[in-house]
Amino acid sequence: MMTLTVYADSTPNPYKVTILLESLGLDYDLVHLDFSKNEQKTPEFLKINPNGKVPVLVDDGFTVIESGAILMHLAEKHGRFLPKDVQKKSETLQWLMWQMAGLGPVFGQLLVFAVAFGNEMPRATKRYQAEVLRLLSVLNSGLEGKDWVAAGEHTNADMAIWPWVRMTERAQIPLVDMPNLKRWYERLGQMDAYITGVEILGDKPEETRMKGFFGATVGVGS
Ligand SMILES: N[C@@H](CCC(=O)N[C@@H](CS)C(=O)NCC(=O)O)C(=O)O
Repeated sequence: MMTLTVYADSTPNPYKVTILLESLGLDYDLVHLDFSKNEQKTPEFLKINPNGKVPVLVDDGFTVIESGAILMHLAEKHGRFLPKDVQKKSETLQWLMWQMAGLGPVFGQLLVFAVAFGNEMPRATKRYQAEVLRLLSVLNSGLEGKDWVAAGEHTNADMAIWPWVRMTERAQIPLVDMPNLKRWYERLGQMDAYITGVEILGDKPEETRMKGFFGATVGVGS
């Protein structure tokens, strides 16, 4: 029997994978690692992912690290959410890369400088805040008159980007000036796969949510 195991914590990158697995209607096992206990850096887990981060997918004994690569692996294997048409596929990958190299890392740094470092370096905080806002407004423009981020259909690009747009709620970044983005974000948030993909990993309680993240990423507060 084929088995799928996802290593995750309740954070944006793992949500991408659970949203895709729910969209594909696949059964999977979850191994929930607790960042506040540094479980993603134990010798046992580093054997699975030497990079010590989640998500990780183990697909019938084959290990895939990096959320973008996991989305591509599952989409190609199951023939869904990554179009076959060369240009549509390219469009999807362009936005997937945009998220992986841009929105995710920059948003992560904003949280580090704004919250973990208590805004001790306002110029650094401002730089990341401005870049997050710029990236979100690029996405807002890209969604003008469109239901989906890429290729005119529901793809992995939507699934990769949505959990990071969800972080605007945590970071108290209002989307009022970005109506296309707000409409897309709220619509996807009502889809079963997005609801279950988040719920299955849960949300940490407010007081420990950031503590676990910062302890893991910058060694603060743990
Ligand atoms: N580029 C990686 C980033 C993974 C990543 O940063 N994961 C975070 C959670 S969203 C993590 O595992 N942090 C724990 C740590 O850095 O120790 C991916 O997209 O999979």
